[in-house]
Amino acid sequence: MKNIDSHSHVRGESIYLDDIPLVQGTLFACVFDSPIAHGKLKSIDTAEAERYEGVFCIITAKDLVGENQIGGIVPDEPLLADTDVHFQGMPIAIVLATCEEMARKASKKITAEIEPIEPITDPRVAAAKGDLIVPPKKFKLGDTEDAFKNCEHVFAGSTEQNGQEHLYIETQGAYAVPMEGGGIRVYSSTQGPTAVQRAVCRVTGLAMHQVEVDVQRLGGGFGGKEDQANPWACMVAVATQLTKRPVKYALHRMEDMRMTGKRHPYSSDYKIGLDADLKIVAYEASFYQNAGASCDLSPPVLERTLFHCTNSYFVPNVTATAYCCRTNLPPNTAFRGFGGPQGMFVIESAIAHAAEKLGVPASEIQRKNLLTDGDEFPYGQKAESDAITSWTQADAQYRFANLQKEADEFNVSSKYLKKGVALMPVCFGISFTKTPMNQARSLVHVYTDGSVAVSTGAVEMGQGVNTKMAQVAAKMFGQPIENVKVHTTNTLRIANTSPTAASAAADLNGKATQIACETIRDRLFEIAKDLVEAASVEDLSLENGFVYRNGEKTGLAWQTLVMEAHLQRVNLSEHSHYATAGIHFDWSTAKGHPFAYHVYGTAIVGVTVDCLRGRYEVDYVKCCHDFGTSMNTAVDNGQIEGGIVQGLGWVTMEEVVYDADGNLRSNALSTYKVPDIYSVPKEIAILPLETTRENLAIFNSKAVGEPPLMYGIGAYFAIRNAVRAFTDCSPAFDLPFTPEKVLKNLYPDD
Ligand code: MTE
Ligand code: LUZ
Ligand code: MOS
Repeated sequence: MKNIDSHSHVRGESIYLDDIPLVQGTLFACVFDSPIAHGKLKSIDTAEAERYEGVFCIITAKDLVGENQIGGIVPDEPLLADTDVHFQGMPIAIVLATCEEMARKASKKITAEIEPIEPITDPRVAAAKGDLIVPPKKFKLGDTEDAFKNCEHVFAGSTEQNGQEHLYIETQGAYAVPMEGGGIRVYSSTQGPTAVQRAVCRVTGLAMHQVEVDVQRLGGGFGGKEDQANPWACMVAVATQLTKRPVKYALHRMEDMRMTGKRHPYSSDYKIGLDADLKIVAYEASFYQNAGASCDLSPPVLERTLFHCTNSYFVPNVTATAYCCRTNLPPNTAFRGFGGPQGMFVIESAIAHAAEKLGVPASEIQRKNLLTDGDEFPYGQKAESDAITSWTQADAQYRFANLQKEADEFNVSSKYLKKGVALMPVCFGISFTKTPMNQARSLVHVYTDGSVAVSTGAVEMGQGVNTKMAQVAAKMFGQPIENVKVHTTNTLRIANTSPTAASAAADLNGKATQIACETIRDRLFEIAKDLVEAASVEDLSLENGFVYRNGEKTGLAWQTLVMEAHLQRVNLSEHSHYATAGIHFDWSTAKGHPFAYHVYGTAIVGVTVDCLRGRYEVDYVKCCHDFGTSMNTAVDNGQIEGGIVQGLGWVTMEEVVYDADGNLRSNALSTYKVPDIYSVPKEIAILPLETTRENLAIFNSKAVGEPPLMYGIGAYFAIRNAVRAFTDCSPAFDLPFTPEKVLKNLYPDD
């Protein structure tokens, strides 16, 4: 089953925000944003811009009808700066003009008088000053203080991790159209239509029933549009409210890179204690999260760092503390993995550190400490673990020892090219860690011609969720996929949605769709029972466009049944709700059962480092991955490949650079390097984990969106091993491991 969008994608016919036909009278917005990272905003001079050709008007904070506030968790984020600016790129004023180019040019004519204040860019400096956005968070299992005393080996160190630009191909944007009675329809490139609706209501003062948000699809989100699609939608909505005109804003790439937050950089400390048998007995970690200037989603991201701080390992004594540090960078935000990768990198570093000092392969420590069934995570949930199964099956398929031997033999005979190998197990929890978010709704209509329309709260952003929703309905009704149409994500059809995030969209919305289809099907079976003279509805099924009785095809076609049901005045529509059962979490004890299930996997990563130049290539990433039972192999393998490449981009080449003044230096694609076709692994092998376990996923098909990203982390450790094969050094656990840093480690004395 191929992705239902592939045909229109390759022909360029798929509709993105920028393809929506414009309503006559549309104005174009452009933001004037703060040129400096921190200061008191004294005055704004818009006079010259106002006189600029084509300019309709300019909006500043004082013009807002509603609240100048878009902070969802902590109210610390004005839509437009009023009294002070706290990051470079913070929106100050919105120019509206009759064409895009004029809006952009006019915005450059605005000036602001800002009295500079010294910016903070380092999370540890913020923490030392006590500038935390929320109080520190802590996970505790057992007693680390006691346990360290009895450890044979104890190692401590620190790690640095960089941010990551989302680089969705479609930049942020929104288009607002005035509706009757002061209402507004907003088209938004957002993962969270309801989040946009709420934010728009706050800044306009409108009630939610007056604001419609519609999303066709995104050209990528990767978490960057979970919360940060809101400002642009708010701006165009505010502009529409004030001018009664349609208003559009689609950001230029450099505006997007400058004004939006990224993956959170972290600075962390670890201490790991092992017994003589290399079992990890105790682990302590402190995470300093660089949250940026306002809260955004930083606290839940920080929480997921704690949830994944022991990755796939069982550690009986854990103390992990996490600090949400306010700095003068753009507010950092969700990014595939949502803090999980940051947590995992630290324990993998601790293990690599121990392995190096003890002279054993890291894989030996990794293997000895994998979770087994019933092991307790630091947050209280008991593991149903496939960590060992995925390791064993990967080893059987790929032969870890042989791959290591190949690299070792190569290294003996090669002076300047060195190979490195590393293993990367992954265990990722599926569910929003905030339990109430784990709910979804689906609206299914069967029309009298037999065609089926599905609307859910899920947003298509390239991950193939619409294909999966269509598959659910097609399967439930025994229909070909062509007979099912998945419509836009729209707050009038589906209310109060959770964002499409946490890899959970297919599960939550798929289950809701399944329930809706089941309900309609049961009604149809009541009609069909008499028509095909079945003894019971239990005997009926829908397959290949016909009603089947006891597994045998009857003459009753789907279309006929649907029309007959309609004539008998049976409801052919259903709106269904699904909420994940059995999950809970209590932050007062920091214990619970937050995840519906975990996704497990093991990857082996091989690299070759050019030890004259510091350059490297990823030779292979081979993984055994827990799909449960994939409902779409093409889509799911695509998610694995994309996730891996995005993950290794983060740990190797992607370098978000802010200078000490908080100015983004890597502000364009000429200065920010992402993996291209030449830097993707030469081989990606995917072996589905064989398992018979039941799970809470849709059709047993486990969530796949985020977990594979973390296989990419293995690339850092593989490069590190190759570097150590060239020279006796101990590279810092400092991401990204760019060729420059590799070179410096290869020649530490030069
Ligand atoms: N794949 C593509 N092509 N584009 C994206 O933006 N986002 C990722 C992942 N895969 C993304 C993607 C992220 S961050 C998440 S949380 C999941 O998809 C969300 O979709 P799902 O819940 O349907 O897996
Ligand atoms: N978003 C969110 C997420 O709001 N809560 C989560 O737990 C989460 N996890 C992964 C990605 N996005
Ligand atoms: Mo993904 S970071 O949950 O949008």
